[in-house]
Amino acid sequence: MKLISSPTSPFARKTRIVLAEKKIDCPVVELSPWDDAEAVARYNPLGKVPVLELDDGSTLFDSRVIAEYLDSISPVSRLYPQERRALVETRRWEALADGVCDALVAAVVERRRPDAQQSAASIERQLVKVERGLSAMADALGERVWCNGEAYGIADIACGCCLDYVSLRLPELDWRERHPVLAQHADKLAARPAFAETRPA
Ligand code: GSH
Repeated sequence: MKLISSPTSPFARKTRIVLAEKKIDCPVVELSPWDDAEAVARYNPLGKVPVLELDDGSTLFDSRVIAEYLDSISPVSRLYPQERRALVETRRWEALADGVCDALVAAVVERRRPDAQQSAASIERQLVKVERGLSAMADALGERVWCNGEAYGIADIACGCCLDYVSLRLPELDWRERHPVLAQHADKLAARPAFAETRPA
């Protein structure tokens, strides 16, 4: 088994954190979907990271599928709740945090185009999604200890990767001041070795 990852992808980081939390030994191959698009497309027709290549040569994508698969192959540190309703809440968290990352990736890609080709309206449209998504995350977290209430799990991993990615790509956004519950949660997650070891530079 090997994981195709890239250093700054928040989605790939989720899967690296899952590997670390579950103490699964798996080589990580770094490939940039932007600079090595063809190489990534050999693993994933969508040309995106992360991808998990299994020992039989088959591949799994995207990050949610990989995370659930990894959770299923080891009983160490279960990251998904068993109970159906709690599972739905967990998946909602992951959709929300990943959705903020999707919007931010789209804004970053647009900002990297030559000035004359950039659409300020497209960037703004994505940044509004980021702002709204962060507010929704803060409301959903409220006074809870962990995102889905009682236990640390994939919702916290998605939330933490999302917040760190916002800090990486939009350092000017004062989300920590506006959403102190999220800042507190991000700090708590950052103290976990799995987060510290995978922090994007
Ligand atoms: N829903 C996917 C997941 O959860 O894995 C999103 C993956 C994704 O968008 N990855 C980005 C990528 O590889 C890197 S952050 N983009 C390349 C492209 O869109 O061509």
